[in-house]
Amino acid sequence: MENRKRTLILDLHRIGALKFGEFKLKSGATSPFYIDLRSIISYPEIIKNIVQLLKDVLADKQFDVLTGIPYTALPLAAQVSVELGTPLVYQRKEVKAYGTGKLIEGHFEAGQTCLIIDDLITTGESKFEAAEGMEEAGLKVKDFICLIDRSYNGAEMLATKGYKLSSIITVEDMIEVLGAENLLDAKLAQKVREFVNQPVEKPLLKFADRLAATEAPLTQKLMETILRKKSNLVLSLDVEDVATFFDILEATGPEIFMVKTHVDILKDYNGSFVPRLKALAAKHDFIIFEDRKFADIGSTVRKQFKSGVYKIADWAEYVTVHMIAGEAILDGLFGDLEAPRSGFLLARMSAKGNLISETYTRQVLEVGKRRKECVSGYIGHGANLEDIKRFRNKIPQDQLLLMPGVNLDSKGDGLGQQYLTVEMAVAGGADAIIVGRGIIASKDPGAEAKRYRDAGWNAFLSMNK
Ligand code: S5P
Repeated sequence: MENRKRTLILDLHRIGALKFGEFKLKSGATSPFYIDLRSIISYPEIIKNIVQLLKDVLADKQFDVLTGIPYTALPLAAQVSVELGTPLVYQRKEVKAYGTGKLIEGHFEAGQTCLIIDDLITTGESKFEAAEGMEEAGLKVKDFICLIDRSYNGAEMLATKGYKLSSIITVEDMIEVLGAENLLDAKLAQKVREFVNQPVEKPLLKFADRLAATEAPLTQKLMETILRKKSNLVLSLDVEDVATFFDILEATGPEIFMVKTHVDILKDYNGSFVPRLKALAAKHDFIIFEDRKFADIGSTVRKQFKSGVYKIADWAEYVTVHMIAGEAILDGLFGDLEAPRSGFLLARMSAKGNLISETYTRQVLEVGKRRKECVSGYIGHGANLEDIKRFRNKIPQDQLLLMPGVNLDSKGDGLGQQYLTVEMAVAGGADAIIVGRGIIASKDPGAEAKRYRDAGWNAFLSMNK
């Protein structure tokens, strides 16, 4: 190993930026080591060494501007920028997700390539968010340089979106150097190695095991219905008249475990709709899910849910919810109900050009994880299999991922809808597929529903072998 790296590792250990022992992480897990590089700015000699190491790695990279992810890596990037004579830009931390405020400070031109420096890589998630900010501003991102790679498969994760990771120090390097100096004993070194070599996220467990570990009654109910009905198909029944609605539902009822309605699409909705719907749901053993996409303040959504023409809370056990108005929407919707109800949060959408960002998705999942009693899962989508898997990995196993934008024969609808195949959705980790026009626009919705059900269930079975 190069002397510079050796020196850096020893220096970082000396100033307490690398620690070994037992540390409680944000996730609740206990880690045998802890890395915190925030204090390095107070050690100019260490910075000098790091900057030289960074320059060595940068030598063969092509980029027009560079940046460091605030806070720790920004002063490093600034120093590199000065030494190389390459302009620096940076992303404001406080307006990461949205807002009309300027996101990127500094001068650059659209189409230029930006190299991103960071201090650490653990899962890679924050790298995606940083890249997205740069890309939204018109920059291209190809390379990431991280000072320390403490990830299980960070490079592989970044590669799913075409980014290349170069890192300067690995955990194995640290073990080697500190071990040789008797600063880390063999037993602890082994613990560190084992900790790093286990995936951050557990692979998706078998559906039945996940059901056993699920506590929220309404989430259990969905999972039990999927298993009992041997179907992971949700029919999206977006039709405009009640007669057609029930014709299709009668024909497809045996194949689906849930029907998703947009009740406000119906032209001739009347008082007999709900009793008929409930009777059919009982006859064919499926669940009722209104895709209302609530999005307003708590007090308004409460009225929208319980009152008005449709009184949705009376008959739809599950509804969709946008989180744009913040967590209080969940209290508005589910805080004051006679019968238990549960929501699916829109974490990603299938529509082309939708405004949901990586940061927004993460924030939606953070709320949903805290509110499992009234959040059964998420609506999500993805660009490809790897992207869907990466997304699914962030979702707790006792919550469900429902995937719309699924079609066996079409790639889109000319109005922004983007379709994935059944296979890809389920192999990516979707627990259920939501299919609308693939079934309802066909001449024989019953037969078509069976086709989707079989495709969905076969994919489900191969995921649960
Ligand atoms: O991102 C989304 C979220 C939803 S809930 N994309 C979607 O398409 N949906 C809904 O799924 C949409 O409102 C529609 O009811 C259904 C898809 O219908 P299809 O005919 O395109 O299969």
